[in-house]
Amino acid sequence: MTLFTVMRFYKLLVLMSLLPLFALIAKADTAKYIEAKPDNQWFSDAKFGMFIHFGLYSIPAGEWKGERVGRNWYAEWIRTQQGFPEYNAEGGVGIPRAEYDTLLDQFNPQKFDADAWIRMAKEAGMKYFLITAKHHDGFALWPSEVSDYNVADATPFKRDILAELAEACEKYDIALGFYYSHWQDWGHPGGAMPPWPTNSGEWDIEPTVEQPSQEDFEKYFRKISIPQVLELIENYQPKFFWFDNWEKSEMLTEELLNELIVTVRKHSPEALINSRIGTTWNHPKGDAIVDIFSMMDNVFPEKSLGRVWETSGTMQRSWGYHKLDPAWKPIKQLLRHLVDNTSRGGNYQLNVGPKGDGSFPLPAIRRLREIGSWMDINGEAIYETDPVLLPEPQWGRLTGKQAEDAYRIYVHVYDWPQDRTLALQELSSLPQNAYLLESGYPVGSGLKGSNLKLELPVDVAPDERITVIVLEFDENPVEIK
Ligand code: JFZ
Repeated sequence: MTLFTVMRFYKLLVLMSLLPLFALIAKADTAKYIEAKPDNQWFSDAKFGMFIHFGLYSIPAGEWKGERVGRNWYAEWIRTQQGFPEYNAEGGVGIPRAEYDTLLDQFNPQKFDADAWIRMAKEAGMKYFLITAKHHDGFALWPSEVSDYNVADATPFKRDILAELAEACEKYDIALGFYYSHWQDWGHPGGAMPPWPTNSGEWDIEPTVEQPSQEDFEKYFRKISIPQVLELIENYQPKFFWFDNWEKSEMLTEELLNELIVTVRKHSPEALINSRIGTTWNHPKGDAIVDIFSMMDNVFPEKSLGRVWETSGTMQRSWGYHKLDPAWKPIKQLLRHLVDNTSRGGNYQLNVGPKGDGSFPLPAIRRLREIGSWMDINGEAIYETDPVLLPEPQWGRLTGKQAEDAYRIYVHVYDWPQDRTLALQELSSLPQNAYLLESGYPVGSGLKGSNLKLELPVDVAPDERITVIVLEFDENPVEIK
């Protein structure tokens, strides 16, 4: 044994004895990042945002070879439809990749105008904007270096859609967020497959579609998902990520989730992460380690959740534009979703599915405009408000806000009473001022037992959807329990 080999041997020994220490440091590092919580107050204060589903699926818009499709009406799921001869021929996914990819050549949304999209969000009273950077089909709306299945490398359009939107968000002071499908990916080998074999509307049927091996999924996750998320951070500095998982998945392990969370925390410490990253089902620490609790699609809870939360909701049944779905929700319903959630401490993210040419459908524009004109008047009863801890009236909702000059309770009247009187239960202080928010016209008030009675100055609701009354108090009249 020469002196040299002895030295080498010792070095190796020293290194090996240090290995557990390195592992320990890495673990402590992970724990540090997992437990770091950025400030999510701005998000909660914002209350209202725009969600956009835009991609290759926006072109067929729910119709393939003359047939109406879209799982559960979801036009962005068009690739997974049954009823095609190829179904199950290659692992259970409906439209074969080559056929779906004929959409790449057609993807040329000449009417896409980032400035116009963000201006419409702004004018609707929205404070933030969220778009499908990559949906389940795997197609990226930015020039990704990680995979050429993207707008710049695979379509004639070539433009960086996300860069243009980021610039417009900056201009209009709108916070930018990205939806990123980190788990389901039908366009990259190893991505999770859709669990459902049918086009029916039911979610709870036995999954029969074969999933990739754990090894392949981990490869996909580390070679596509994490690097693309890093790219999104480096290129566009989003204020938050909306990831999308909705069930217990053996593949989406605690280790992988930690890696993704650490990636975001390390490179963008202020960026918020939502619970549909999969913490609800797939992480032992649960949703406590994320910043925004996301409800399931179009689900509106009936009380406050005691944490920052949001519901993402559609205007049609579909998220991606569906040209054969006539079920556009009435404006009154959309406004009430916003007020319901606000009164319960949550946000509302209203989705628009732009058409294949990049323009917003007219029914969406009309809804945004009307919501915007309601918000022009009533926005102060929405932004930066808190739930009011009084019994929730059947005829409406309450929001509250501490301002420098007064504490205000906003009474959102859904059903205008024929006798022109309303009662707020368990409120036994008289307001200094009470008035209709739109006109400033006074509203009468009086105490009756432990209730506050309001006497309305008109027979007909000035706004048939929601009329807001303001009650001003010197200090918060509601005891915080
Ligand atoms: C997911 C997406 O699949 C959908 O396309 C859209 O992007 C939406 C915002 O998020 O939707 C799902 C899918 C399945 C369930 C819930 C939401 N599920 O089974 O409960």
